[in-house]
Amino acid sequence: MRRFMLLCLPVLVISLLLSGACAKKLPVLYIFNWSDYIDPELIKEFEAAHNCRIKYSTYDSNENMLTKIKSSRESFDLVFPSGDHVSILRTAELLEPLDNGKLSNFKNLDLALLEKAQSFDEGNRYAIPYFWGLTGLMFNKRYVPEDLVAPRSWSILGNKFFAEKNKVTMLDDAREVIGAALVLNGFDLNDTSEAALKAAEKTLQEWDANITQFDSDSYKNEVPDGTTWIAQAYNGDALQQMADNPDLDFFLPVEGSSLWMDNIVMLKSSKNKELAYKFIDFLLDAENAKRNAEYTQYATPNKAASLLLHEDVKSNLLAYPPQEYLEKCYMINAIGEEVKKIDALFEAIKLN
Ligand code: N2P
Repeated sequence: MRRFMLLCLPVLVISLLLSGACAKKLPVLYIFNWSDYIDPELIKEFEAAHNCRIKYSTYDSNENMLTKIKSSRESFDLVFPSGDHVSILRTAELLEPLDNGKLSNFKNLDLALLEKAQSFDEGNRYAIPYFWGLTGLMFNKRYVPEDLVAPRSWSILGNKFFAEKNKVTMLDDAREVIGAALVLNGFDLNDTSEAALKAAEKTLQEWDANITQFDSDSYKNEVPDGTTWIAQAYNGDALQQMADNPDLDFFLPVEGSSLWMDNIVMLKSSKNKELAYKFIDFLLDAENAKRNAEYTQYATPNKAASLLLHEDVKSNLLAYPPQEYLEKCYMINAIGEEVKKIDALFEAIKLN
């Protein structure tokens, strides 16, 4: 038996080495996306269909994504920035112009939304719309009394009910946090005038007395488990949690909110552009985009996919609000150097 093992060992070692070498040869696609923003089954299916590996990393804010892209040696093929950050990445000359002719499923995209995307990507040259959404407030009904949430207003964040309780969080996102305070005060979320920022600052100081942390990920577990009672939240992330927890609820504040579109972009430094095109086209396929939208609960800009959506998904007003609500919302625009004022205000509030 021992002799048999000794004889077999070299064979085993060689075959292990060989299989390792083969695995190494598989092409690898590096993807950098927001957390909880894709149906993981789609990744597996793409790997199997294209005999490749996907190295998938996630981020929780545009700012963190940008820092990582600029500072890390690791290079990504595809990234999923919001509209304002498409402009920022393009100005920094980090983006590859896309040849939409290589995307047989490009035709599935909603023309009206492609038109909207031109506000941050003129001529739809660099960005493929991925999902769009709104930001609101997610809460746990076990702890937040209904009469408190009944006005459905951003102002609940400053309510004395939460004083000293450490139960309120907001996103770690300067544009969203300052934006909510601007909208509550009747300003455009892109307004950086002195009057607008002064009003926002006053509101934020009131809110800050209740806020425990600015974090874009932990609320997804902490509102369900009661560590947090109410949190500023991206609508799809909230809907994902609400799906199997009747204690949770979410509302889009009456004053209006932020409206954003996240996109697929290819980095100029991508080392596997052909495979990257294939992955974009795979995500644009109507059936795949439908599955992705139903999994993530975000609104799809893929018209062909939206026709296939389950009735409950399509009629969910928290994901697809009526036009009159959308009119009260503001797209987060790239505002150039003016963003520094918003960042400075956010940092000051965080340090408080
Ligand atoms: C996904 C959050 C994406 C929305 N977790 C932010 N634009």
